[in-house]
Amino acid sequence: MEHVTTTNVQSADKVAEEIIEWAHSHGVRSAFDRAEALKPCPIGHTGACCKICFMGPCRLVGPDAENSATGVCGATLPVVAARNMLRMVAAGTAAHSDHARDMAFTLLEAATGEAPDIKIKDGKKLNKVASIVGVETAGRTKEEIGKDVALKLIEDFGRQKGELSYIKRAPKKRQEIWRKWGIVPRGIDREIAEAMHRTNMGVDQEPENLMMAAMKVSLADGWGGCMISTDITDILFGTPSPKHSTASLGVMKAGEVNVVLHGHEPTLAEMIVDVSGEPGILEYARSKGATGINLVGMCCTANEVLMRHGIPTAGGFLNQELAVMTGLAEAVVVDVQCIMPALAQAAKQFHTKVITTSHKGKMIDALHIQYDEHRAKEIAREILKTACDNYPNRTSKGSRVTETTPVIAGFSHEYIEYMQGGLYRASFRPLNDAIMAGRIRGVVGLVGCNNPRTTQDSFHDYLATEFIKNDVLVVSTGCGAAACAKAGYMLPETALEQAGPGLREVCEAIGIPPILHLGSCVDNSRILTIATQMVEEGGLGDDISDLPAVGIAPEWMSEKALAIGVYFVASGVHVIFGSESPVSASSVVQEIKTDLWEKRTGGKLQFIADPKEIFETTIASIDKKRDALKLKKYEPGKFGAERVLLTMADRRKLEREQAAS
Ligand code: MSK
Repeated sequence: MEHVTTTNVQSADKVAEEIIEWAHSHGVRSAFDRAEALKPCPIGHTGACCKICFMGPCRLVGPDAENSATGVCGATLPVVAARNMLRMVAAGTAAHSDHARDMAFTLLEAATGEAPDIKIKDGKKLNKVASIVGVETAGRTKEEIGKDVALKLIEDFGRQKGELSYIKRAPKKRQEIWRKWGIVPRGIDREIAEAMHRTNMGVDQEPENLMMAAMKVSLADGWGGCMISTDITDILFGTPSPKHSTASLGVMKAGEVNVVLHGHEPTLAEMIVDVSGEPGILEYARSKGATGINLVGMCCTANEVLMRHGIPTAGGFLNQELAVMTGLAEAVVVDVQCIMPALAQAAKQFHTKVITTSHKGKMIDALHIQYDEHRAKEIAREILKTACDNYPNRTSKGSRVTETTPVIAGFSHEYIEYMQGGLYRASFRPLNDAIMAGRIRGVVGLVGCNNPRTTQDSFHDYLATEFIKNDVLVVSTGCGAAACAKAGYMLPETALEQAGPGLREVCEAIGIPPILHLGSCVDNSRILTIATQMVEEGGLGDDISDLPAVGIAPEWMSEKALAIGVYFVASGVHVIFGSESPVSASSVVQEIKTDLWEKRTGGKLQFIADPKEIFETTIASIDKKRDALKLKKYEPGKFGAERVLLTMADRRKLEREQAAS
């Protein structure tokens, strides 16, 4: 699909831009307009506002504020900025991890039969997780194992002493770094509670100590909440493998009941997918004049159902109001996280019903249908019938966009490993070899949100193009993955035309696009797993910090993105966020998150507003890591020796031979 590259537009997604223009000509406002009208507070934006007690809020501004300004209590600017940072990371960790807790209890209820509509789908993954957390599998049923795995993982939330179960999944050297600096999380809830306590008025007043606490709580997110959530979702609903689908707001269908699945927790969405093909439900839709039911995803729920069922994605966070403005959405079903309060107000101008489903996330002017896993499918049917009932209310109002982009999504780390060696020789060897030989220059995680302060998708698109042109393999999650999907980068044929010669050769041999859709926000944990497996495979150092890899969130907006960024830094990765730093008011805190963090963990967190500079800094970082590993100097089209890559056909032949023997 053609993408808009000029900067006088609000979205680089041509279909989204068409709807924005329609909205402007019809007097309908969205986040794009609100962002223009409402400039960020320049004090809060830089981390210089303290509102943790009611002597303030205190604004630490003025000449030489870093050294002279204090709040009423005497808190200095570095203390205020560091506390703000820690609170943001703790909040992001809480969001991912509360999602993970719900998944753990869902596994428990599925295993004990209390949630009869939910079954354990992936026994292989269950056994793998069981072996990690020390649950016996021999001679036991899936349900018996599932119950014990759920109970073990639930312990990770409330553990008061010791270490999180998954800490031992990291490379040995990384674990030692964490222990040396005292940042191994004990229990997820304990670290979040302690972060809130430390940042309460009059507790932790040392910026360095506060920032190390940010690392600790973030690790409870990455190697705790996110990883637990990814694992349990795979166990319950299946480990993703590549699926063909489509992306963009054009995925709505004119003659069908369109239901947008929006939010983060995949359980209810899975139930809706399950029942949407039932004859009774389809008959109900027809009785209302529609030809069928069309499910489409939004935000991270989209990523979950795209990867497991090939349900089309309408896009990321900033597309939610635009989906309503198509005039074609009978219902937007939401649960938690990244749901704009403006959504219900946008819906009031059309016939769309916004249906909230979690007691944690209610909304004025929305219809609430509480999800209950004990009668999951019954509720899913009720939601679909409510959407069908709304079909006759559709009017001609709306921007009827139709253009879509094909996409292949669903690259779990298990599948990436399989692709590189088949069933019997699955490994990361080919990827490591290709990096060592200079065919692939390095790896970038291009992830995170959209933010209307940046032309939607423009940074994602620019960076994706430049990286693949320069032989950098890109893995993507969250709304970044939606951006790449809409831009056509997740279709091998399209994307490989733009890829550099080495990357192209590797991708063609293995049969993958140069940008891999790895899933939702919590699935950033898959990137941690891949990085660990690359280290364990050998040849690229003995720690994640040795890998020629960089993490980038160019259009971030959420506290969750910040938590993800910090857990990658704590895991040894150079991380770059777009925009200005949220702690830019304090040079002390700025230096901690780069220099001190790098000295202690090998990772650092930078904020760079200019996308070209993000690209150049990333490439320099990758090349520096290559030099440190004494790898062949990267030169486009000139490769060193490496093992022969097996094509899909070779691999299938080998598998047949191995199976026969
Ligand atoms: S949905 S956290 S806007 S990636 Fe996971 Fe997208 Fe960012 Fe929400």
